Amino acid sequence: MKKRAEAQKEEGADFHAIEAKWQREWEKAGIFKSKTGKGVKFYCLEMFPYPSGAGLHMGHTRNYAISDCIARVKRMQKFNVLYPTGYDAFGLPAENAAIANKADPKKWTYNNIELMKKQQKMLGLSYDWDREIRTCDPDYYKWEQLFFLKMLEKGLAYRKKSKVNWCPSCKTVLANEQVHEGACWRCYSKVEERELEQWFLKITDYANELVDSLDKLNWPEKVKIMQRNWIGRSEGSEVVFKITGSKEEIRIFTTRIDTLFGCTFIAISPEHELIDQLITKEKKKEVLAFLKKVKAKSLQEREEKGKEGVFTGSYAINPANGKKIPIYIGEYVLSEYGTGAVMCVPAHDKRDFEFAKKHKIPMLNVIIPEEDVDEECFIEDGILENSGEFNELKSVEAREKMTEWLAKKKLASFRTNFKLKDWLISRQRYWGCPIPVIYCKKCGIVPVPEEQLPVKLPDAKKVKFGKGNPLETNSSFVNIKCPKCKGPAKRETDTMDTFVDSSWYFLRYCSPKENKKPFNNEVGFWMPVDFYIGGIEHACMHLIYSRFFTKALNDLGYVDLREPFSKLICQGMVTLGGSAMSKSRGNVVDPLTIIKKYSADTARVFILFAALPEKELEWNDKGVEGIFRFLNRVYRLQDSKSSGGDWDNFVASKTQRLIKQITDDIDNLRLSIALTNLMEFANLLEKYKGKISAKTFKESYKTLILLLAPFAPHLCEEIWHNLGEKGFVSMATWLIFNEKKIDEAAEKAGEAVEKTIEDVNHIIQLTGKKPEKIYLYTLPKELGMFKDASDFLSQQLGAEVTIFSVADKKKHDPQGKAGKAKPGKPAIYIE
Ligand code: ANZ
Ligand code: ZN
Repeated sequence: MKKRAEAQKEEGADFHAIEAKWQREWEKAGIFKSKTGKGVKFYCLEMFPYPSGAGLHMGHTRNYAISDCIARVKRMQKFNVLYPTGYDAFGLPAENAAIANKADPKKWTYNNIELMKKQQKMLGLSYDWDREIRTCDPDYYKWEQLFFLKMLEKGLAYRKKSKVNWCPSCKTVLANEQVHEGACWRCYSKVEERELEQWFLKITDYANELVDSLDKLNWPEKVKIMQRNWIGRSEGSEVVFKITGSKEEIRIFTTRIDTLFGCTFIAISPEHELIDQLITKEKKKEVLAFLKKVKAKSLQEREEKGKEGVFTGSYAINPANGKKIPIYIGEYVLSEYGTGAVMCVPAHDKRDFEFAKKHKIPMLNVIIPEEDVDEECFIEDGILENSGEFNELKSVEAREKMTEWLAKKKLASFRTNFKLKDWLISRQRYWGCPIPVIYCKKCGIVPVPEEQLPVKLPDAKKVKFGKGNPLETNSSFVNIKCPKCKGPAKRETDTMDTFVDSSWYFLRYCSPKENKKPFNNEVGFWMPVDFYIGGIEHACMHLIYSRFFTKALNDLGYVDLREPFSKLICQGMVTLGGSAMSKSRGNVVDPLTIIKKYSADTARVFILFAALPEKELEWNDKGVEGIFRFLNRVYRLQDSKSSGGDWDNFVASKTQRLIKQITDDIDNLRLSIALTNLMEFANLLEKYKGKISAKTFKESYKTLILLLAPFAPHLCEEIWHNLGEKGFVSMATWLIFNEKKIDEAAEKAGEAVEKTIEDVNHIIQLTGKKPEKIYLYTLPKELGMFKDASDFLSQQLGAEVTIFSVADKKKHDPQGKAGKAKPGKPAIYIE
């Protein structure tokens, strides 16, 4: 114990005591609670954490250090700040823990939340804890069930058969991530495909808007590109091909109708609905064998290899030139994209080209390159040939003209296609939000009446885990009366994808305790989120689902806006030894270790200092040490004794510059640069503290503390208090740059002196000799400026400094150095 006390005296601050004290004081005073309605709002948010059993990792810590810093600055700039937190508490790990160690998912989750919360508090994050949300609380998911019912009413939620991964031995549906090389992750049985009735949300209704309104968002370009690709809007045409000798027709989607005259065959997907009618008797055996082979392959395999196919025996008519062309089944044709059928142009499409070569199908060139290129298969736009009346048109023009031409004969239309699929939200899981519908033999699908919400999850003790859908094992949950006919009925036993839970939580933070409706008019005050920060891994799913939800809730009349996050920041990864910190790699640094060894402020400042928020951050123990020493130096500066006042104007002027710099740095999210500037200023203050008046010192030191407070809030709060300031530095008013206090002459002088010290030290280093006397020769008009600094120079250089004007006839200058003097840069001679 004694050792520690001594060490503290040497080092400076007792960080742990200080941090605990101010966390207590902040909480007692309730200063971070946000009140709706007054002033200019600022909504600062980090992505919803999942309460894992491992507590906070460095990625969380970085995320929170950045957002807390911003929330604190905005608060000091007198914005009305909302900075909430909560827990994305449903999900598979809790259920797996239940299966593996018979833990109660709820208890397991709540314990993890307590652990995370304790650590968030240790970091001193300035949350409004009154607004905490847990998605597994019925008070929360009740509203999610209400939204589902409203979507159902509007046709935005619907039920459809869909394929799932099924483990025959666990008798359960597996998520894609739980299928490892075609086998169940738990029991290694071969996974089967099954068709199940499942619930979908109709996100595709919003596909166009989801693409178009990206342009307006202040988001990283990278994320916008990822979203555009994910949604995959593709503009083209749908073309009708009649089947010879049949009333049926095949519709295809193409982005290259300009190549239609070159279409020499059609390929349909192995799942196409017309297959049975297309197969001719002679071909039946061959086709069935082929289909069997294909079904054993994964979609990925089919798309990559892609050349396998079989002729159905049937023909279609190319609507452009009336030619009879064969209809094939092609393994690379996806049933889920476009119409599940493709018009194939081997002369101008690589896959069609390979397929045609293998199956000996003729090719016809219809596009000539505008510039000379020599390729077997030219896939770019060009000029049309062999295309009747469309010859000599450019591809772009031809696409429009040909679609219009065929449209008149009802054989084509313009069509926009999307890669985005409707959102499958059914999960055959226990630990999630129950889907509020009832199945009645007589009445069909019956929504749970609103006044009966929430449909609560039964206690975990009352369901069986491990085989099939756990909720199905609780008969008092499942078997109920139909709300319509009062006859016997069954509840839906699927729960919702947890991405649904995190698609609207940011709205609920605005009025988390409202119990009559999901939101009240506080949403109008706080939304949209002004600063949203999280990892790039959420670029697509979470960030698209949340945008969709906001738009849908707007259409349902619950909110007034269509875009939830005006500004998005994607923080970089934390790495150690060049790769992302991860348990499996064993290169993890636990934030708790750093907090315990140094302090929370040290961890926060290091994280903010070591890299710009959006860049990768390589962990560095030496760097952490350096930050710890810096914070101690700032703390010890408190005890400075001042004497002189020669440098008041210089230091005061520099202080103003600092205010401007730090404010700009933070506005542009250059937090690491702000910290570099604060460190330089602390060094300057250290150097000049004896040469400025007590008043100037206090003003400058106070400024440093105030500007450093958002980065190292506990330490600065303690110093603020020691300086005798009233109230919390956390709530102090941010400083405004005062141009009147800028003294350019004093700054110029100060900087010239600084530079001279550097130059002299450089010479001393080169000669390796300790000087006894130092002579400086200045331009005549700078003599006064340097003479004023001579004491300071002597003190800093550790030798007597004598200053002459170069014009002084009696100067001591045995080596004739004086001639080298330049403006602001005196000549130097050392004895
Ligand atoms: C004829 C053609 C000729 C095509 C040509 C391309 C080049 P994006 O841009 O991704 O939308 N296609 C359509 N449906 C398909 C399916 N279900 N499975 C596999 N491929 C399919 O791609 C549109 C193009 O992808 C379409 O344009 C079609 O091939 C193919 F010189 O039609 B194209
Ligand atoms: Zn009924």
